[in-house]
Amino acid sequence: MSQSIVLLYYKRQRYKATKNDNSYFLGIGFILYEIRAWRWAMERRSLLQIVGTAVAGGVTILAGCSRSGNENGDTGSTTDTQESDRASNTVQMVTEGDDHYFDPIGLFLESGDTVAFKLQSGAHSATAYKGGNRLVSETRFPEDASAFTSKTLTKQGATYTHTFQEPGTYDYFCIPHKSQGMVGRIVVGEPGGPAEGSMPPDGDVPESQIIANQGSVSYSDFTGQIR
Ligand SMILES: [Cu+2]
Repeated sequence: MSQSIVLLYYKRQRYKATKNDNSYFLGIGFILYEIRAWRWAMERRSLLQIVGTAVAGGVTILAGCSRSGNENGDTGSTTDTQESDRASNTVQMVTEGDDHYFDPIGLFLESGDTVAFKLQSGAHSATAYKGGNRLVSETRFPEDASAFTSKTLTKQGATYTHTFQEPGTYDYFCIPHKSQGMVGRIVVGEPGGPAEGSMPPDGDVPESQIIANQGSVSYSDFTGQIR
């Protein structure tokens, strides 16, 4: 508003000046206009700076969000379909009465194999004993292996897949049934890493060498229960 008024004033003064003898350009009107023009320019520049900073900040925040989505180096994925049945290695996640378990509870893999954790009944997660995951107090994963967690699956038939690269011993658990001892072990290539020499804090799993020898240890074989 005041900008257009002053601009009109300037144009009028300039018109008068050019119509007469150009003395306007040495007069007070010209100086006033130049001062105001300079202040508008400063204000506009400040505004542009604020907008520019906000845009740059927004980009930084967005970049941060996309990074945090992968902070555990998680290479797994969750699906509601049965497409992961194609995976050669499937671990069922089961609730039977008061019993909650992974089956097989022990599984041997070669490096690069993919496992599908499949919800057969109940609500379960497959979660690595690896720092960064919720509820984990000790790491029982090979040092360079990426942590994973399926979160809690609730839909029957839902699967979570993870590909195992680093050789060694991988212990994992179920978040909802951790205190009830729902744990499992996967051995890739050969036993090794911080999981060796002790059992998980929440329950027992087969010895790694037995898993390596047999290829797979079912829950019923391990517990001696008939299923
Ligand atoms: Cu569970």
